[in-house]
Amino acid sequence: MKDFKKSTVYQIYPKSFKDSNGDGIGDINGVIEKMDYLELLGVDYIWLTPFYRSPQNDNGYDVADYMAIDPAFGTMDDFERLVKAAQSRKMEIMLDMVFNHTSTEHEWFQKALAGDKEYKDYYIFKKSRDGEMPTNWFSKFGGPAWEYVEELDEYYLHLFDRTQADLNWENPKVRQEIFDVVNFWMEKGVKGFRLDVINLISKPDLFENDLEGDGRSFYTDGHKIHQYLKEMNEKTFGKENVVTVGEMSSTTIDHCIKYSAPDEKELSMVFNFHHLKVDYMDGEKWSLADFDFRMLKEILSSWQYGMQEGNGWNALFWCNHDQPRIVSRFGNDGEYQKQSAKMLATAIHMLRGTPYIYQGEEIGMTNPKFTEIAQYRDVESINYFNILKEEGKDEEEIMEILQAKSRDNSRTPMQWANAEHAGFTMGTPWIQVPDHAKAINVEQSLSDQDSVFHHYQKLICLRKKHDIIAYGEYQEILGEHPELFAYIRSHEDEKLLVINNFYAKEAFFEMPKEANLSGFKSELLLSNYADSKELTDQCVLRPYESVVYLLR
Ligand code: TEU
Ligand code: CA
Repeated sequence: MKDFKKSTVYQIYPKSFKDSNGDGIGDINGVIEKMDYLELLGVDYIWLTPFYRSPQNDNGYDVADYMAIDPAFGTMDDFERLVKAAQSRKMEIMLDMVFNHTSTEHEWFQKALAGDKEYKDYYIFKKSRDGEMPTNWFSKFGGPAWEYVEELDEYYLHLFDRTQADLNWENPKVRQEIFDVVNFWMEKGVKGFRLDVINLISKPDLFENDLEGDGRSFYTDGHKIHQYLKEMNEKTFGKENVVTVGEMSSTTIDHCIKYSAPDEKELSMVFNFHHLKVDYMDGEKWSLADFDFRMLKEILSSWQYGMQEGNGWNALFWCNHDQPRIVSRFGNDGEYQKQSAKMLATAIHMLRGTPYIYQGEEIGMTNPKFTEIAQYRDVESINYFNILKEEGKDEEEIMEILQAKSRDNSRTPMQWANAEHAGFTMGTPWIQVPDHAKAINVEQSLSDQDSVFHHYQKLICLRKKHDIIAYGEYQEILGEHPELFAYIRSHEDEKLLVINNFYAKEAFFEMPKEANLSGFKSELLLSNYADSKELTDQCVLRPYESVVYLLR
């Protein structure tokens, strides 16, 4: 099996990757068409976000049947061909499993609605309390977390959209159904799983009002979460060499150590989002704020140190289908698009953990900058457009917030070529292709030896070649520096020095004492300028310059 510490994962959002039949929606056959491209990039695992049968209210995270492919994406035969196509190129498929909730169109929920007691116990139904909802919790997509069902005179819990009903993990039948699903896909040759908001599955014994927040403290990293994950590991993926990554919402380092330390037998690694909340005003996502660079460094470093000490393992990422494009966010989507895309790539890939690349990131895709609400598709974005309007914000400001924060920023079609709809579809794409696709696309990136694509290719290759990138110990240097994010990795008798300038101006580097690098001979391994220099104790880094030295 692949060593997940030396592997790189590529995330595909099938709906926006490649449309093979002209209906404007990307599909599994489209992914198969692009296998050679992924092999060329050099990735090890291909994570596909949900393509199961679904009404698509949350683009497939509302699953109506865990064991069927939605016809919009293809057939089970297509999927089986996909697994073979990947494996013949030494890549493995990782599936996205949404086990916190199902679609309200799932057969289980439909039976529950019809009053079937057995299936009602698959979900979390509660009576109203003193004429109010069972608790005052909020849904992550805005509005209350409870939906009333008149025929039953009860409410059901939904931490996300009202069409995503939370499952009752207390019920052993529910757990067995879920384990059957995992085993079903493993039998099809799936070698990895990404578990959606998996740290929210354990709900409290007592449902009470949250006097301080939106309710999350009652169910985040809940009291039975580790027990459930150990059970799932034992009954499903623990039996085989399968890599797993849990998506952890608002979690802590201590929990993440337990989730991912090998001795705990839970998961291989975890996503956490703390480093992506540094451009929130007063903790609020739907606001405009510059990113706080010092806070970003502090968070990344504390997770590096914490997970290292506890023998946990991080999934490293800037981008996914829920986050705006990183170049527009912490980089520069104007003059320094290319340099900043490469710098950000280096900064994250050289940390301790397994790196994830989200489709389009490897060519430096930027936010589309939609100007009208009609261009948006995402349920969360549209909900918040309405919420902010009701709060009295003017439309211009709301559109500016969406331009920076909407999940649709990363959901526009993959830009394959300077062609109609960027070569994504022969039909009309389900969401618009931005104008900048003419300049930023795969065709261009492949033809340019100096492109962002080739930089990612080098990073993936270096990880395979140098053990220090996978196994080295992390040490931050220059923690107080206002422009540079710099760190050292150490492994056996080698060191790796990584220096990244996060700004569009020159930054001064001076080797700190704590670096302890005297006596080593250095070699420049990677940079994003053609003429970066050999290592000296003092130097100036150009805008967004990023250098990696190997010292022995
Ligand atoms: O996302 C979980 C999650 O909490 C966020 O990333 C969420 O999208 C964000 O906080 C909203 O501001 C996962 C999936 O990645 C996402 O696409 C789904 O919508 C969500 O779970 C529900 O399944
Ligand atoms: Ca299609």
